[in-house]
Amino acid sequence: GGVKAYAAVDLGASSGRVMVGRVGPGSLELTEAHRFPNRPVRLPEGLRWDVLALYAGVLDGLRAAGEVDSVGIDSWAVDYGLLDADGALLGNPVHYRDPRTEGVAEQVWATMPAAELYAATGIQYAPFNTLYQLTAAHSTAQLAAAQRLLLIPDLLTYWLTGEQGTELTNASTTQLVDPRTRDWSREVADRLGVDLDLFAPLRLPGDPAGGLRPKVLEETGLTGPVPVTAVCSHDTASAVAAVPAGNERFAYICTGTWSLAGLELDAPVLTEESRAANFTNELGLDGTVRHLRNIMGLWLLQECLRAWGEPGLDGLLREAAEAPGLRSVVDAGDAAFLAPGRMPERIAAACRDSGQPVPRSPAETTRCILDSLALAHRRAVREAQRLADHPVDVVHIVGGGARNALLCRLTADACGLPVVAGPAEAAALGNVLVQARAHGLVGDRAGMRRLVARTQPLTRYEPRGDAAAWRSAEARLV
Ligand code: ADP
Ligand code: LRH
Repeated sequence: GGVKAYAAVDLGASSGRVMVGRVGPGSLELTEAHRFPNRPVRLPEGLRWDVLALYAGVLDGLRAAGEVDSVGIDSWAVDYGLLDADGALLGNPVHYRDPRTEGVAEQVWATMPAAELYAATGIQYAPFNTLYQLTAAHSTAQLAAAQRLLLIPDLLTYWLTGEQGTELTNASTTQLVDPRTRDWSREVADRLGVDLDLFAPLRLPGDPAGGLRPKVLEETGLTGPVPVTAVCSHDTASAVAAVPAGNERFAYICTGTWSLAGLELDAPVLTEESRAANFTNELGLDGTVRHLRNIMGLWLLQECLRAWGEPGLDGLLREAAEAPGLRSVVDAGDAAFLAPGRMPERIAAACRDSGQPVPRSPAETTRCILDSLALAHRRAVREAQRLADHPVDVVHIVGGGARNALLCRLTADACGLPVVAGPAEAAALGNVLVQARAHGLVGDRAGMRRLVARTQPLTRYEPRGDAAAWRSAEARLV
């Protein structure tokens, strides 16, 4: 008795899923109702998200989920759809890997220097921040026709409910929010000519976000009313909310398409040193800040697999585990790896250019990628502790990469710290838990984390071996 069911829609850059979380007193169970690929499409005008296919996947997922007490949506950050005056979508949302933002940041910084922008927003430089995307779109017919901008999870929420809002954790990734006031930065918007009226009013995780429209109920076969609840709509914010940490002395690495590695803090770190180290300050649940660095993540491997014709991952990882370690490493933080295409060649070139052996097989390339990710994890975890003056005893790995035992083991070795791996579906769990909390079922953030730790399978990796080997690999990159 007293068990409630919550549907978590979690859209990652590589796949979307609709998960059902069943939450009762002291219990939490997550099952997958539906998973679907997220395949971007290259049009003559550029790289676009197939947002209609994603919406269809969400509807299929809700049908498969069956009766639930509420629905929440999270997705990757920064991207958005534009609506015309009738509320209809204007074109397909642009993919953050589209090259339209090349060279745009320099234009922006001519008006508002990077240091001032960081002091005002705490957001690291990434070419795809919404602010730079909007600058790139500045004189387009589409933006001229737009009356409203909805971030991806807010767009899907709008289609499900008919109601518009801008969820705060994801809004912070636009680089238009002040992390101290947790409200729009009028200063940044005014200086850079962004019309804040494009955005719907802010809402917070836990706020009601409407109910499924009658037509949506009809299409999904659900019996209404089904409320939609705002969650941490930025997938990384949801994932960190579900990190099963027992106290504050932890670092996290959210490993999926990206690796997001850093700390949960009470306040942003807006120092020049933090900016120079390219650490961001994104908003999280309950006034928390994620002080983290973006690392290219398993994207490097996904793109290699695509180039190799999708061989099985399990076999490749087994071979990579046998391959010699730390033979060659690349800088997994380098934006040179952002664009799609020819990834094995680009990794080979990076090894050659830094005077290291070029990997000769898919297994060796895979080992190079995982060594490089572990090394980037080490650097981020160490630098975050120093920049924020916040020591840690343990590294939590969540997201799809928590299923990659080799990556978890290498990360423990590289960081010289124990790694606790899991849950792999942390974003969906964080999504579920914020809904459950909004409906009075779970306690505070610490209570949510205890519930995850008690109910979800976790794997612990103790650091082994050779700190000197990781130090010398690090020296090869600087
Ligand atoms: P995103 O949310 O960015 O789409 P995910 O968190 O779903 O990404 O993680 C996807 C990645 O997780 C895959 O690219 C793959 O590298 C890794 N992964 C998923 N399942 C496994 C598995 N069984 N073994 C090893 N790695 C896995
Ligand atoms: C991970 C993520 C990450 C952002 C990137 C665009 O899915 O949301 O936090 O930096 O996508």
